[in-house]
Amino acid sequence: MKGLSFPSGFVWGAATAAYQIEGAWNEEGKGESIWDRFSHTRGKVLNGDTGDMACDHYHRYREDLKLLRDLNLRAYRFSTSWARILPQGGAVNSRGLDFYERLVDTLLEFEIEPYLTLYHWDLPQALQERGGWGNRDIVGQFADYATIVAKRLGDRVKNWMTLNEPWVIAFMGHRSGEHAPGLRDEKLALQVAHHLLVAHGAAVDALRANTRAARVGIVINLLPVETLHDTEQERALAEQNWQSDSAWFLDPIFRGSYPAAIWQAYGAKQPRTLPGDMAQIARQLDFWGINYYSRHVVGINGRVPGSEYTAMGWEVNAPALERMLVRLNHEYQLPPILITENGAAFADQYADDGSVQDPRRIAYLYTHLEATARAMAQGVNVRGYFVWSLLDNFEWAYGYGKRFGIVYVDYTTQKRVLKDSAKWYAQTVSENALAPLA
Ligand code: IFM
Repeated sequence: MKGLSFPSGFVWGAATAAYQIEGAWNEEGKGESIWDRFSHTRGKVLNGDTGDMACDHYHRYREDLKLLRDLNLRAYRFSTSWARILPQGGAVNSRGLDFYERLVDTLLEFEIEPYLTLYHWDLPQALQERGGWGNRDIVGQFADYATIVAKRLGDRVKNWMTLNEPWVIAFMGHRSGEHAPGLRDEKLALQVAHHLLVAHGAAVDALRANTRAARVGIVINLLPVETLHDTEQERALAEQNWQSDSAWFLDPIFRGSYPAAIWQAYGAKQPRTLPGDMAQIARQLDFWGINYYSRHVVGINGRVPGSEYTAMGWEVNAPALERMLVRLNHEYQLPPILITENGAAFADQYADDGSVQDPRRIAYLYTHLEATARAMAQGVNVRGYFVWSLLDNFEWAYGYGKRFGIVYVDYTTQKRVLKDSAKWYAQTVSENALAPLA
């Protein structure tokens, strides 16, 4: 019997990011990125792990793209490494562009649609030394980078995303310091967030000017904030958290203004803006991406009683995704939505018989796809879904300790093994309907 089905033409894919899988950190002219510098700095990443080798995807990309094809996936979301293409932020490294050209051509050969993200966190270190995202010059630098990639690949890549998760870049990179470049300055983080948004808008223009029929979007990570006891006080706190984290990015992009109350509350920390910035940020998009993993619950310190948690310590809660999608649809005039990341890390084990059984990941994907379908039935325009991630990979400050892949990677041999979830996902994709849980 067929499970819940999806509209024909629904886009099924898997996602990755350059630094998390490529390796080849200093090969063929690649420059140092802020994540190379950060992971090479003692104490920044668990166990001293680095992306130097990662999944060696730079050399094994064809084998990895074959996996996509074997799993019936017709879409692949990946990112280009800015430092591979512009090692010092200025002159172009054509060998870097050649790699992405080989990647895109292989995808097309396998009839897989490329979904290209320009920035998934690996800024050239040389630009960081000039102030990075804190320096207004980054807006022009990012637009130039977008132009260079668009000129080389714009005849073949139709779907473009400017930034991945600006909240994480700004606040984990510049306020908590858990991510590269490891800074701890809230005023700077707010300025970075503003520059990211303006740079996004400038890149939208650059992509449209240098491609034929590009569809352009941005990817936002969203964490709905809910209450434990539904008191008035909790509801107010939850709303304040949502406004300062999520609406801080959604409002400029979809309304052309920052949330007024939060802007006021920042006082002297408010970012410097220039005339025209808000219009630049609010460029009409062809789609936008949501990365959803979990929710935040106010009214409790620690875990929600009765809830399941992943290896990241994130609560599993699919209904919160449905509620959030419906809310967004009521509150904003939105372009079509792609779920550009969704998935879970668990402590997967490689069994003697060669299988990797991950029933909890299958259940996670099942319930989140079900939640997505329910939201769609209420009028939310979701056009596609990308599982995070194709491969186990470098999970930033957690290194290789957290496995998000539907494909297991043995990091000593670089062997890839399909987890049960990959097989379940392939069946779901080929039927365009949720495959049953075992
Ligand atoms: O691995 C990350 C990815 O790079 C961005 N979104 C969240 C994932 C899981 O933490």
